[in-house]
Amino acid sequence: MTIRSAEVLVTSPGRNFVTLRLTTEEGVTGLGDATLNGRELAAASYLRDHVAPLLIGRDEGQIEDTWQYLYRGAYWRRGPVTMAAIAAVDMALWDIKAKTAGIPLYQLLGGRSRRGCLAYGHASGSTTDALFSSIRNHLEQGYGAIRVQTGVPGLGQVYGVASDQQAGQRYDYEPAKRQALPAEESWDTRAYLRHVPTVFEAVRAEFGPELPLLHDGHHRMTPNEAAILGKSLEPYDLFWLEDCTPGENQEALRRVRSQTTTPLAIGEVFNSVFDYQTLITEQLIDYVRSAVTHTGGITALKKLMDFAAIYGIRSGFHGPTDISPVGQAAHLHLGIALHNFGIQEYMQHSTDTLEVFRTSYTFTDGLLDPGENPGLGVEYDDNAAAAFDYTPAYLPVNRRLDGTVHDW
Ligand code: CS2
Ligand code: MG
Repeated sequence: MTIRSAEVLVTSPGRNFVTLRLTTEEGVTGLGDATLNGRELAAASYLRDHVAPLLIGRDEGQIEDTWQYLYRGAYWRRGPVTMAAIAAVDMALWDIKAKTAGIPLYQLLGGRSRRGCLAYGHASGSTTDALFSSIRNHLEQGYGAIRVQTGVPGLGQVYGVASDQQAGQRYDYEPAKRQALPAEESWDTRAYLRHVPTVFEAVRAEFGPELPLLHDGHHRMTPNEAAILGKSLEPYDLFWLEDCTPGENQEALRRVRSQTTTPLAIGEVFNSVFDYQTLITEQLIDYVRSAVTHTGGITALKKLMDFAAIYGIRSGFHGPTDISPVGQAAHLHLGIALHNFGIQEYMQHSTDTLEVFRTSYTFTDGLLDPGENPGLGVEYDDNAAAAFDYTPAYLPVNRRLDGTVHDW
């Protein structure tokens, strides 16, 4: 059996998505997610211009060989564009293999290891009151773990925090705004470090000690600043502190790790197992934040998690709404099967997105389940997709109060 066609599908039901659809000579289709938020067309071109022509006529069953062929064969390894493209091919091939076998993908990955995947949602608000109502709203939806982000006094709009106008509505926290230039936000780390512990103190006082709470630092701190924050959050027993330092420097986390017992998670901007080598072997982190979409697919993420398992490190796959429902389904098939599953980020896609991507995964009593449909369990609706043209959109840029560009 061989691959007959490789189509790159770009659609924008509320936000942009890049999807690869492979079809075999027998007519079996497989889907893969290659969405790279704010840089979508680069991944689409890599796939369309450089990868799709290599796939026609290949044996769709040879997943590992195809992965190595695309990774080693390109000579130019790693990087978000390359790895998102390889990821899409890999997901689509696993989808086809499981559909051909007539079983849900998780069965090929070792079968169920648990009843469901614990999910965390994003609560936020520019004030404590708005934050509390957002937390209550998530608890009513059944979430059993909550990420907490708030505004910082003296700063305006902060990335990942719903504005006052958005309070109470469904909010895509990474708006990747549809405009010609990125939005600019302002930042003050000292004000942030003073404010965040007071927020967690208030949340614990209101919601009690049991609720697992998470926080995302968005790579904005130096190692010493991150150590200060980690220490100051210890009384509030976080599930994790995410992305406290910039992703490029693995050694930075030695300083943080030696200073605080707050659990650490990192990796949503990483592309390969090599980005984790020091972090995993020195046990500098507790959770792997990679997305299947940005790490080269199911094949690569499974290997990464098996490596992490040796060191007692668990998964916390990146699942914001810029990971398409195809990528999210892949996370759930992996998550239900892995022994070292930790938690799954789950923000919920918009109604428009779910018209294009018809999913079969479920969210019940705080647990996600990949469902029993063969393959990944996601169908792509071409008619629905045709109503949503690609629209350029950018993630924001962050500047310190003196105008210097800062990480966000
Ligand atoms: C975030 C993401 O979900 C998270 O933890 O850090 O929202 C991230 O900013 C976006 O996915 C960027 O595309
Ligand atoms: Mg994050």
